[in-house]
Amino acid sequence: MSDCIFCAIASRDIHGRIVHETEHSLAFLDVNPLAPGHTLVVPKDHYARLDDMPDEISADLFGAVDELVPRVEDAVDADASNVGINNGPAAGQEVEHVHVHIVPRFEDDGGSPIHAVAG
Ligand code: DGP
Repeated sequence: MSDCIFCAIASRDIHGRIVHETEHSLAFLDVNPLAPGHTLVVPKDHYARLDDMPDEISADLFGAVDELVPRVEDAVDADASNVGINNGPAAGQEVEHVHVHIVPRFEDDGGSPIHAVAG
């Protein structure tokens, strides 16, 4: 989609700090991180919501998330992570291109799961 920022990152029209790529998915660092290592995982093609994605794209996306979670945690020496999706504007989705947040968490960091996923 022409005015979508995550499409522009996926097509390399604008710069993203890309950390991982699969056939259908891309992972890059969040420009406004809630914690060091905050990573977004997106389908390369434009889908606004989770249920817009075909099964093959969904499987690729969540496979990438599964692989990335321990790698992101290791990279910043985190104790855990929040992994979540804001699915629709009423749930806090600001960029209308599906994205999974991986937010590293640290013992006693004072955050909360809802706050972390809301972005
Ligand atoms: P959400 O509220 O779930 O739609 O989260 C959108 C996230 O996207 C938010 O954490 C900030 C991030 N974001 C917005 N614009 C850009 C951008 O241009 N580049 C990167 N890397 N992240 C962005």
